[in-house]
Amino acid sequence: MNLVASADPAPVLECIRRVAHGAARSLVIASVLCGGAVQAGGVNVSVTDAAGRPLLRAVVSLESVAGKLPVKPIPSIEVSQVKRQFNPQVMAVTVGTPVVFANFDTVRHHVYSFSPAKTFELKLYAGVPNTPVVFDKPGVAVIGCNIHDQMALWIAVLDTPYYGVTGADGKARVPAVAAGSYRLKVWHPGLSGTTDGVVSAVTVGANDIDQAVQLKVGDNPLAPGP
Ligand SMILES: [Cu+2]
Repeated sequence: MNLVASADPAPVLECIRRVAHGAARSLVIASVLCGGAVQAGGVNVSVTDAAGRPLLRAVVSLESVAGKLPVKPIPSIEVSQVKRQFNPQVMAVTVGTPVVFANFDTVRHHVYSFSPAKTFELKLYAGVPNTPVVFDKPGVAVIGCNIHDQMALWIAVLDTPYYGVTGADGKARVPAVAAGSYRLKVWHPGLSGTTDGVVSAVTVGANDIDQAVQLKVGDNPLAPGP
């Protein structure tokens, strides 16, 4: 596992050269001026299950060790209910995001969560509710339907702008992460007893870094299909 990115010095040197030819002829000033601007690498995370197979819909997030970063809510996002299942079954949103639970089935659903991250209830309804549910606290909200036991949805509410969800290949890419030290958290509904998941330390520099994370997920609770 590559835990530390090797910074490509070329852009920094070019920036220092330009600044040094200007009014500021100090390398110290040059490094301050250039440091934040050029260093932003992507973090590519490859997630596998207990058997080494690619793990779909793992939530990957990076929290800055230096302190909380500014986070904006997603303006609005929709979870649909189709064929008596949530679609998608796993979502990652930022704190404060309003989520619309749109029912496209011909039966009514009764959507609820008892999770500390968000406790709510949408009593038996059809169609698209006028009012979204705002996920205003970090954590994982586990959501079900009172009528249909097989319906399950996990919403990871994140307090960081850097996150992603793995695709069928088990891979997620978090683009343009500012240089610095981070806690990489990888979580999946198949992990019991934790909403943090597996945590490791990563250092991000100017270049992309690759991380491989294996989760002890054996029985996948997600329904097959999309
Ligand atoms: Cu239902």
